[in-house]
Amino acid sequence: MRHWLTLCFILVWRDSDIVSAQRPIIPEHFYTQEHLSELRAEVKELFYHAYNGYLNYAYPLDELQPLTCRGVDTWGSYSLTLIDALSTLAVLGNHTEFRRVVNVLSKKSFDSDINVSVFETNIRIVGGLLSAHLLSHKSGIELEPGWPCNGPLLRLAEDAAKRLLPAFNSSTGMPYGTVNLRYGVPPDETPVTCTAGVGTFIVEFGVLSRLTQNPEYEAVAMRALKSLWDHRSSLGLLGNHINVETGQWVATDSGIGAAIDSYYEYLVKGSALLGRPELMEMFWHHLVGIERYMRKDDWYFWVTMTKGTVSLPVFQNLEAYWPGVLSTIGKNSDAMKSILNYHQVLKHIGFVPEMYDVQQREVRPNREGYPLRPELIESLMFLYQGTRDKNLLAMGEDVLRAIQHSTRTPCGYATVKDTRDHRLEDRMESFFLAETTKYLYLLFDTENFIHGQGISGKPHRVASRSCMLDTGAYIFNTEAHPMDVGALDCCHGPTERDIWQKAWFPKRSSKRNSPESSDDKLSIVSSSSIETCKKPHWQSFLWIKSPPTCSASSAASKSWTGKRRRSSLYSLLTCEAAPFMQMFCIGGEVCDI
Ligand code: DMJ
Repeated sequence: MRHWLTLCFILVWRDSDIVSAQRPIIPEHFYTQEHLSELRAEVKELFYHAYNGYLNYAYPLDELQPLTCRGVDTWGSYSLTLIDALSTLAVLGNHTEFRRVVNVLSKKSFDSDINVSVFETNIRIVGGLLSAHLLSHKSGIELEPGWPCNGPLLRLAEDAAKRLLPAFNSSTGMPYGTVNLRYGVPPDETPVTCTAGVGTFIVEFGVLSRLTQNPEYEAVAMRALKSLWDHRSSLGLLGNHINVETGQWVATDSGIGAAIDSYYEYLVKGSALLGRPELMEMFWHHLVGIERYMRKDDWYFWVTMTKGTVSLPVFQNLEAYWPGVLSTIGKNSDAMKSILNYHQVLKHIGFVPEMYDVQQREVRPNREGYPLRPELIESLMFLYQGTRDKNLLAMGEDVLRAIQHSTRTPCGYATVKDTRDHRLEDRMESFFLAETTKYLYLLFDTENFIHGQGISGKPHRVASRSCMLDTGAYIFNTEAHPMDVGALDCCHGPTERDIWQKAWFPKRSSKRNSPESSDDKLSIVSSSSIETCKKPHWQSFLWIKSPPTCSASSAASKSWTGKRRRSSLYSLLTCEAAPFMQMFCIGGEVCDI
């Protein structure tokens, strides 16, 4: 059943003094519109240099080899970079090329005898296709009747996802790591999967279920998540590899980075996208353990999952997504502190290496590379949206300068093999075009449609359902493919009639307003307080003409279910979350009822 978030009553609360004291100061007159426009042009040029290099030298293989100007199949022999780059074309506004690629892809099938990573195929292929499907109305493509509940890219995404389903047939419901796209789990496949490989499906599988109205995908993803949750330690921590048949942990170090990372990300994102408060409550529970045991001077170390003692005092490049997650849930001050730490590593080494020894202040041997990863830029983008602090733009420009200076080759951009001497390696992972370039562009493009503030949208109707597209309520999957949250309402959830009856009229409101009522206030009754939000203009259906302005006084002590909780542990929203969460008001997840 649809969940309605209590999002209307949040005010913006900026960072704390502590953070201001640590931060280098960028003068106000820096990063003018003109400067930002130059940076956007530079990022576009960078994207097309790599994209054209891929098309010219590598397509239809998976990846470009940017030193030898050749192509290679890596994750699955399914033209991976083409699919992964597609949603970036939409973000950059290149509708012509977007249409051309969609046309090429609509003839594709995933029926091949190849073994693929279940995790990577899901986040890059299924996620990339779903996102492009949901963005396709922006490109002028002719839409099938019933879109977004129909369409060639949706069918293709489902074709890929269906082939991943056999992986979930384990005794715990947690998936195997590898599947053959034609024959299912290979007979000799190991039952050991990493935590992220178990817990990173709910965004893609949830979207797929809601659009196709086939609940199976969301159900298997939820089962895997719950199973993982049942295996947490008494400290609320998870290990990093588990046997999916026995449920035994095989690797018990617990951290926020490699092999675990996107599990945490998907608890937050899955909860907001699908209206599943239980996922957010799981996240809060984990966060207590993370804060208590892993956080040291705003770094996050690896600890043993049962005792919480530090086992590895390092920072990994993959962990740099964390400030983005913190910002999304309203913890901008904490996010700023850790991003400043991470930025120091960039300044020190020139890149953020795969692993940095925080105590020794040096690159960790054997983990010295930089494969053009997006995580730091991702966090800068989210945090800039939440704070508008220009220092974040400056940090983003530092990343751009490093990439331009050391990784550009005649036909693309190359992985840094060793961040100490900037030697290169012949690889350009597809996430460079899916994520790194997209987040850089979005950081500098403050007016991009992706950043819509929830004050306008495009009404759409499918049969008896009305929905609102393009409001700015986008959830990015872990490969940076944006999913338009409002689009899910086109195919799933209450019909227009249901909403007339329920949505705008709180259960315990004393007065039953009629739709024609001239009263422009909507009372929202929670267990112990009354909040008021601007009532949307009915003609536009869920279209809130001005962002809701409500009291924040009791917001921090409520859960998404609107029930008051015993302790702040369960507070799901805080004032700082406004810029991100407010967008959901227009995305349809407005106001607890
Ligand atoms: C991407 O494939 C995804 O962001 C994933 O969650 C982690 N690794 C890469 C980027 O570094």
